[in-house]
Amino acid sequence: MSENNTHESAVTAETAETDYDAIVVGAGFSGLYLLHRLRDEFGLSVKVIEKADDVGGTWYWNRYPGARCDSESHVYCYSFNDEILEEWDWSERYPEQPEVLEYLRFVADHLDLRRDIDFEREVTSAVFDEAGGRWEITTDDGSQETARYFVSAVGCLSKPFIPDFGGVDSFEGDWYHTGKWPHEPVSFSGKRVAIIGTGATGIQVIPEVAPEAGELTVFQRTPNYAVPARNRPLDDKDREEIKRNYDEILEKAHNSGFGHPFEAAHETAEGLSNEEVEELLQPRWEEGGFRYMLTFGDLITNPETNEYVSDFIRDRIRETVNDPELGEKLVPTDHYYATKRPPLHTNYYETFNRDNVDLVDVRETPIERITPEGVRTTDADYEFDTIIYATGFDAMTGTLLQMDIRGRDGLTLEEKWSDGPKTYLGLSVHSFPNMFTITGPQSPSVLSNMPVSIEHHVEWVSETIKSLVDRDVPLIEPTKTAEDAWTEHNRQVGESTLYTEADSWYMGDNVPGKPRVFTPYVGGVDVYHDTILEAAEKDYEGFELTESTQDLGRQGEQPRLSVMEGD
Ligand code: FAD
Ligand code: N01
Repeated sequence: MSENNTHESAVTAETAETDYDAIVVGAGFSGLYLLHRLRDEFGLSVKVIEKADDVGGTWYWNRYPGARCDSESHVYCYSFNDEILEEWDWSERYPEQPEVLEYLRFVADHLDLRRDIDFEREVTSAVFDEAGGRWEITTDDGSQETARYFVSAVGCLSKPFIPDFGGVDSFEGDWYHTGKWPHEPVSFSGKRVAIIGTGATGIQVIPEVAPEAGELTVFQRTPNYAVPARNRPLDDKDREEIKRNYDEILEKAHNSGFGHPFEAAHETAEGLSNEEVEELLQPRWEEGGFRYMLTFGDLITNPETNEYVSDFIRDRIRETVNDPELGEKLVPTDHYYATKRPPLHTNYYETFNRDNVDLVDVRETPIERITPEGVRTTDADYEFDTIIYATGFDAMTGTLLQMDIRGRDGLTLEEKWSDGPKTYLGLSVHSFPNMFTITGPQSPSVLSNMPVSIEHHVEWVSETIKSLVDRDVPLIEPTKTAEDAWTEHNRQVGESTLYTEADSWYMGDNVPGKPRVFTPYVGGVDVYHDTILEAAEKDYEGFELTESTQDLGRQGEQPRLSVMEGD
């Protein structure tokens, strides 16, 4: 063997280890299913890179007391595998964080996924090499791998956000963000605890911490509309009933507007009397959960309907909180119900009847800074042993943009999205060929029961990749025309609703400097799913497909196999 040949085979061996058909970032619901589809169903080489030391995503990181799902357990799961559906038993209507995490571990083991996941590695950059038509992925340990396809499964709510209060690190007690909760138990026993934030997370953590803490002070900026979850244990009879009807239940969820197996019970509250509306709301309130939100189909488009539904919740808050002045502080008046993510609760409002719980309205007296001893507002200095930041996430785009993603001509995704996300179908971005985003901006994602949307995306992306590989089509990229049209459609649908009137993370409002754009697609899971399937059926309408690998070296003049919509 000549020296040259030896060198060549060494390079080939090296390349074989570091070059893949697809690199997937993230091992939550999305990344796990992607790995299974691409590897086990389609025989492709796949590497999943995950910064945590285990699978689970959201359910790995959010271990705060009270962390629990508010989708119902029997539909907050994968539907693609009958064995998994049959073998796994949920214990409650809404599973707690450890149970969802255990479920995802069970799936990973059942499908033997771990062997192709690199844990404790964070993707720091993904750069598209135009000459070779491959993505170069670099991780925090400095190593690099390449792949034909780069798929982000990094999640919509995975970059914790702490407002720039100033002094956060100076605090001498213990402090935690709920989205990065320690694995060891945290004791609040007898302690003076602050919780900042009353979103879905704050509303779950507050009732859990209050009974244990010596004193709990809640810092609230915007009162929220929390609806009773009405959680309960499931027994064998419930589970048998669910499993007997699983096909029908899942079919309903996958063909619904929100990915839940129920739709709005009534069209509108408009024109009805107070009494008539209450009669329709009451049974849904008793059922609890998102069934209440889906009492009327025009909740988020019709202010009249929304006002009825909001008022009903306001009255329940006033009824529950003993101190009328405090009750009034907990009543939301500045936004319509469900235009910020609607939380479910168990004993949230009741918790404010406890003697050891206090509320600070930070609209009246804003937080000035965190001090070594606690929290300083414009009105007072509060001393604490522990501060819990339930202040949410740099949602939808934050985790994606944390990676330095560069497409054609070195264009960064951050530059491309400086005025807000622009995508085609919430799945792909012009100038970023062979890149896909699972539950990306401008797809239904967070406006749905997410496993349903995740399955739709994973199936679409994996089938697309498989089809391109089979046809020896090396590049797929959405046209600018298609991207502009989808972005405009997204904007129009968003603006036809009440969502855009509220300050919310859906609009990017929670993170200073973020462009104010309604980010998820609100046209409905069913409508959206039909749209992406139709684009694929029409030989990837709105995308350009490059003809052959031989043409990849000719940068700047990529020949096209099919141009469905020109730029
Ligand atoms: P994630 O679960 O967020 O997983 C993304 C993974 O990517 C993470 O493990 C992260 O570590 C990894 N990652 C990110 N960046 C990098 C990088 N650069 N390098 C390497 N790894 C990286 N949805 C519902 O539908 N119903 C619910 O009831 C519900 N409850 C929720 C409760 C909480 C507390 C939160 C925060 C979210 C909830 N969600 C709920 C939304 C939830 O995020 C989704 O349902 C789902 O878990 C998302 O899965 P995913 O795999 O897409 O993303
Ligand atoms: O975060 P959030 P979250 N000063 O952004 C307040 C999912 N989730 O972690 O409303 C003072 O909603 C902020 O106030 P305001 C779900 O999709 C699901 O609670 O902006 N306060 C708000 O009260 C959810 O929507 C589940 O005025 C400040 C809070 O912090 C998403 O995750 C459970 C502030 C942040 O609320 C995020 O929820 C939990 C400041 N400077 C989470 N900045 C379930 O499904 C922010 N706040 C059960």
